[in-house]
This record gives sequence, structure tokens and C-alpha cells, in this order.
Amino acid sequence: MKIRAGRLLGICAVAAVTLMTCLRAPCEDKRRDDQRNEKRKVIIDQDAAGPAGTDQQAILLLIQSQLTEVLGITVVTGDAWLTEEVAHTLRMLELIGRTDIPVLRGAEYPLVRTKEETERLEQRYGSVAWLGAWTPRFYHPPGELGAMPEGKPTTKPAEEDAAHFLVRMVHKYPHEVTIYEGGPMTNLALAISIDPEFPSLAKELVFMGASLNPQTDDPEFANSPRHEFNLWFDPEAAHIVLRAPWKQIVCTPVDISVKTRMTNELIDKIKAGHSPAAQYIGKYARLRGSYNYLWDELTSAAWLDPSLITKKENRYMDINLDHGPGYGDTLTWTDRDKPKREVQPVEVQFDLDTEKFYKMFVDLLTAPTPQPVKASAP
Ligand SMILES: [Ca+2]
Repeated sequence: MKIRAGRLLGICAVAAVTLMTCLRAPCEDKRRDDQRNEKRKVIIDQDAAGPAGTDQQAILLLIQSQLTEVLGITVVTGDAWLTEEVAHTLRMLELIGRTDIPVLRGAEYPLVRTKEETERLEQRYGSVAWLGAWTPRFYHPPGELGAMPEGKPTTKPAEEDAAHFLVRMVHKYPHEVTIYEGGPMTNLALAISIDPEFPSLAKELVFMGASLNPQTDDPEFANSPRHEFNLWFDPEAAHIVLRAPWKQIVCTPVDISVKTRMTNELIDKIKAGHSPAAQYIGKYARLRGSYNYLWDELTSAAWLDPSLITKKENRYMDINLDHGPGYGDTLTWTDRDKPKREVQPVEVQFDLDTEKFYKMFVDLLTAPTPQPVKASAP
């Protein structure tokens, strides 16, 4: 009897373990699914110059938040060339241990604007303060990497291109994906051209760009208040994107960017953190000149916590496509004076709680990097 009871107990124990194993797998899957569903899905489209700097720091804020699931980073030429931006982004992800996030190559050139035409316009109408990848003192051919003090990546970008990834993701998660735009809008315009449903299937577009009436002595804007690099670099792309039927468009313009500053004090606070993200920023962040705004970081932070924004107004927005002195300038209207042709309302941010923003900036960059939410590959 004793032997039989022991065997019975053994059989029961094996059965219980088997049952537990069977039950646990679906439970864990469900927990992962719930975790995935609770997170706010975002694709980061960025002219991702680096190391550190506004482009990479803005990406990091979105990855460092516990609230988000970054589906991918789509890269576009802007502040630097596409190839070097992809390399800086891959390397940053390696350093923070998040190589699970796919990096996708996008457009190497704007849709219409060329470097040659831009130089002709500059000879006629005066020089432009920031030309991104075309800035003479940094210029090198598009395929070269430039300096990479953080080291070259060993990981590779995805084989899929940015525009097709953007389209595929909004079909996979309809009305759930926020499109974060921190650079020229070329990739988004290409996605819209491939699939006109792309904007209406996204949850919203949030972007850093445009300039209305910034209150600043910064020479970049003092005489050209309607000039802003992201929209200027690819005006035709911005025109396509701003006229598309998004459910919501949120804009962080120069007007509010100039109320922020990266400072050595902020860098020191981040540097004191032990997270890989903090170490990366501490090692590579550099102040350049007098006007080190937290351009793209504010777009990230305000999306994560809209209470940072203390003043916002609706405008209708488009871009000047005339190939004269105003080519690429921001055009805006109110309800009262907007053109008859189709223009979209845009929520424009004008003022912020600066101290709250700086605290969030430091807190997120010094926090441990969240682990990937694993289910299926994007
Ligand atoms: Ca950017």
C-alpha cells in the first residue's frame, strides 16, 4: 500500500507540475499581452545625428519611459546624412541594451529640394543658419560615417525600409500608433504616397517643427521668424504631411523650443546617474554656442506628459512652396482667415512648465532602461 500510495503521490505530483506548466504558459503570454496593450505604441521618425544631442536624447526619453512601446526608429537625412544617423542610432541602442528595437533606413534626400538649388537661393537671398547634412563646415559625402567617438555599431538596420515599416505598423495596430516626427517629413510623405490610409490609421502625429513668431534674439530666427529647419529641409514632404487626414496633429514649434536650454548643470545631473543612458549622455553631450535648445526632447516629454504644456492654440498649417526667399517657410492661419482649400488643424504648443520639464528630462535619462516587452517581432 505504501508503495502504491507513493506512486500515486508521484503521479499526482507529475500531473500537477504538468498542469501548472500548461497553465503558466498561457498566463505568462496573457500577462505579456496585457503589458504590451497597456503601453503607448510609438514609432520615432528622426534625423538621428549623434552621439547624444537633441535627436538621440529625444529618442532616449521615449525609450526610457515605462509608458511606451517603441515599435521602431525610422531614420531620415536632416541634421546629418542617413547612413551616419543610422550608425549613431544603432550604437546608442547597443550601449543601452535595447537592440531589440528595429532601426529602419528611410530617405537619403528630400523629395524636391537639392543642395545645389539651396546654394543658388542662398547666393540670391542670403545664407541659411543651419543646413544640416549640407552644412559646409561638417560636410562629407552621404555614404561616409563621419566621427563616431562612441564606437561603430556591430548591429545592422532592418532590411525593410522606413516608409513600408510605417505603413505596415499602422495596419497591424490600427488607430494605436503615435507617429513621432523629430526631423524632416520625407519618410512620412513617402508612407502617405505609398498608402493614403497611413495617416488615418495612425493614432496621431506629434512633431517638432514650424516657426510662427518666436520671441528671441537668436540670429537664426530674429530675421527669419517663419524659418524652421525640419520643415524647410523638405518643404514638399511637409506640405503632403500637413494636408493629410490625421486624427490629431500636435506641433512643438521654435516658439516654445527657445524657452528651453540644455545646460552644463543639466548634463552634470544626468552624468551623476548610473544608467547606461545617463552615462552615454554624460560622456557625449556637448554645448555648442549660446542657443542649445531642447528641441526634440520637449516634443517627446510633452507627449509623455501633456501637463508640461501650459499654453497651446489651434492653427491651420502649411508650407510655402514658392521657390523664392520664403521657400520652406511655415504658413499658419486661424479659423477666421484660413484658405478655402483643405488645410488641417494643428495643436501648437506655446508655453511650458520649464522646471517640470527639466526634472522629467533628468529623471527619465537617469532611470533604468525598461526591458523590452516581448511578444511577436514588430
Ligand atoms: Ca531632429
